[in-house]
Amino acid sequence: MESRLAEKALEHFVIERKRYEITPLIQGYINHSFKIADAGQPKYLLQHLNKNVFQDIETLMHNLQAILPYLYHKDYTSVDLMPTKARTPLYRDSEGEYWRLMTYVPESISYNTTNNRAIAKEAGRILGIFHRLLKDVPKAGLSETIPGFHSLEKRLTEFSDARKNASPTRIKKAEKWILLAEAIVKNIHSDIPSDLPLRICHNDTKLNNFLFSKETGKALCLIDLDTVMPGYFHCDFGDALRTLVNPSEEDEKDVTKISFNLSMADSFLKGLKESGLELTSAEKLALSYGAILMPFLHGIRALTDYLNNDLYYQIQYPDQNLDRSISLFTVAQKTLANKEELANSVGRILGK
Ligand code: GN1
Ligand code: MG
Repeated sequence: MESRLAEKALEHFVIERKRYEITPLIQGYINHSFKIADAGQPKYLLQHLNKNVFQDIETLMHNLQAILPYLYHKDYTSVDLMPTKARTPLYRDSEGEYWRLMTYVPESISYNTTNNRAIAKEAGRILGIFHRLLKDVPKAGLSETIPGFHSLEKRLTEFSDARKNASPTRIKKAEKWILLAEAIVKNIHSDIPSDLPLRICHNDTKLNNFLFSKETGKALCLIDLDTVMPGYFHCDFGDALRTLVNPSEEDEKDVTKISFNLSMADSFLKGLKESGLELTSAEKLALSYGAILMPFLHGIRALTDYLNNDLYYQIQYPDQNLDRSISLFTVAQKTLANKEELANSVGRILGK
């Protein structure tokens, strides 16, 4: 059904008319995405935007268009936004739904998980380059598209509201993880420096949003730019790190498979160093906090959504949100237990 709508939407964009193969992608919890291929070669990514999550699509597109020109650089592979025949960046269908078409990076690959240190290092390097390039974007031109996206306070309030309204069955099933969340939150607050600079951040830097060259293994770029907005570097750092130090999937049920691998963190930091990105001392101090905060934030968001009967994320099976929260809390806990080692690595590799 959706593929049919995708096919119709595709007709409204300025691209060569061909018989494209349209394949829905299951990755991603928010938008519906389709790979558009020509004779087996992926050419474009067509996306049906989630209006429930992205309530201010105009600002989202404004942010995206503001940053894309800055990402043209010899060390970075840019993606292009394809215009519609009406010369707009989005196509709005008769149901009021929004569609967007972007170029597909040829010969690229992404990974959900890894235990390869070269991948971790490359991820750090390209994240650093992304931030270096975006440093020149006038910050005043970009606004928050999802207010408080990485705010712990906001996520805890949403969690507490969800607990009040949840069904007794779901509360019972989630009981152990609610207690775990409460235990972690007590330890999460550390002395976060107050003078952190606001940067333009990606805000969804999990490993599968990094593209690598199939041929050379080099990191090429970051994709999924819908959450690009002002934020703090430690969030981009922590969100990527959570997917590098732990070799299992985000919804891994068997928590014994979840680990904190410090050598992966070291490699990621070495890549960041190599990128030449300059961080302030306050930003460096906040990195280990970000590494604990981000898995916890995603865990609490997943648990909240579970208690809300799965309203936000597009789940693949009934208890996926609960499984995600369990796994993400475990990553947060393991990172907490390694906080000092991580802070030492930051100091040794990035300097003070
Ligand atoms: C969502 O749809 P996707 O996978 O790009 C979410 C991220 C979470 C992620 C779970 C706008 O992103 O914050 O990290 O799920 N994006 C939004 O890994 O809520
Ligand atoms: Mg995303």
